[in-house]
Amino acid sequence: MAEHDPGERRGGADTPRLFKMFKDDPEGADKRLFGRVPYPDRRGFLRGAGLATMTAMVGMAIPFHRTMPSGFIPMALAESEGALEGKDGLTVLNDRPVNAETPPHLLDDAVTPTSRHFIRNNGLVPADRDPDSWTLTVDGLVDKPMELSIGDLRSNFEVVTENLTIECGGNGRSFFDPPASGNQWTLGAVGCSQWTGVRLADVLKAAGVKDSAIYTAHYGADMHLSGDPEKLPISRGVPIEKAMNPHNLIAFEQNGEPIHTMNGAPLRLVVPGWPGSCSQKWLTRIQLRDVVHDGPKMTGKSYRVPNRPVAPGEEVANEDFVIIEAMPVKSLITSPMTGVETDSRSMEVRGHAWAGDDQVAKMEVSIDFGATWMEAELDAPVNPYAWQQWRAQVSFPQAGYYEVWARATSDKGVSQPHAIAWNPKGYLNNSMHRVSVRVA
Ligand SMILES: Nc1nc2c(c(=O)[nH]1)N[C@H]1C(S)=C(S)[C@@H](COP(=O)(O)O)O[C@H]1N2
Ligand SMILES: [Mo]
Repeated sequence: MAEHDPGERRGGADTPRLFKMFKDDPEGADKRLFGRVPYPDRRGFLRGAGLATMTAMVGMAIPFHRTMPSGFIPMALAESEGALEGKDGLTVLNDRPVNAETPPHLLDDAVTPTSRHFIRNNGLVPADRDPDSWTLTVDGLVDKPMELSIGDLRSNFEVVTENLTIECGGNGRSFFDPPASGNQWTLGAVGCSQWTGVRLADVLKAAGVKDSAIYTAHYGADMHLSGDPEKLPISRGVPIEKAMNPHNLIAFEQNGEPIHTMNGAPLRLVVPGWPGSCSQKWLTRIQLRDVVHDGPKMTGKSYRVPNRPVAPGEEVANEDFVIIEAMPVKSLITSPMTGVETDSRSMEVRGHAWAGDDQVAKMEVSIDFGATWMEAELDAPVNPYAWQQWRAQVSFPQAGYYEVWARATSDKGVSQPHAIAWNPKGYLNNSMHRVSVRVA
């Protein structure tokens, strides 16, 4: 099999470990990656459930499956090819784990099409995503621990559909100076798809939340990059007060269809208004705890910011970091696309605005580098936590180079800043979006 071994060729730092895992324990590796029952036949070729899972993962039939060995990592997986199947125009920042954002001009729709919803993975997508056998466990500090199928969720609870904004806490990180390590998101780690599911609060109420419960812990089926089944890529939670917000969904549909694989199929949480990391994908378990959850990416400096303004580059001790809760007020210009050249003196500028747990109350644009602002027309959200559409007709007085700036203000009177509030991990960049326009 040596000539098939592409391990040297490509991939992130962890790819060699994945290959090592297959070399050391091919059957165990199969089991971990391709689900619970791999079924190799006596000669070691893949068949049955293992083959079905692998076929699903590569997205099409494997004509030579009879000679495809078990304990063998398909190139498609090693290269994360096919990961962006059903996605359109996304910019890939990283392929292992898959991280891809959407250029702002492709986010022009009020409802983000599934093909344009960004992807932020911390681990490896679970192979076994069968909606019929999927179960969600609700346990911890509840009166009645429950194990629910997706069918149970649909039939025992009210099914609701809402447009909900999900933004990664690190969106905008690439603009930090000095730079912050992590995915170098520019503007497009945000989207507002239409999600269908049941209210998290209804499910928790049915389980009976004990008085001692103060925090949720969310678990998903994705695998740690190392392939170590004992490790979790990410497990975050929210205070019980946020968990009970009626707009959090345990979702099984995205834009009226099954959720995209990369966006958490077949079941995910959507906890809008807070960092995207609260919205566990491939959701398998919600546990209620009497302590602030301490799963991977809950502790240390993950999804935390200093408890005070700090100077760019300043060292901050771990104990001075606080967990990020609501995301800040922000907006995006989705048209025109930056760099546009036009010979028209008049142009519609438009986009979306959102404000964490709040609503956007005012939207303004400037074409003179912020010297003067004009108010844009701003729509109400179709439901709480949906981003809001805005538009303004701007007139350029003469030919030349312009920048269009956009600034949202929340109903709490908080506006987007000109400059980034620097923090060590590069979170919460809500500085104003600027696009360049050349008028001929
Ligand atoms: N199980 C699981 N859930 C997860 C993640 C993950 O890596 N694994 N990433 C989180 C982060 S950091 C973000 S920003 C959102 C992104 O959701 P999306 O990929 O559907 O856009 O999912 C969150 N849920
Ligand atoms: Mo994120």
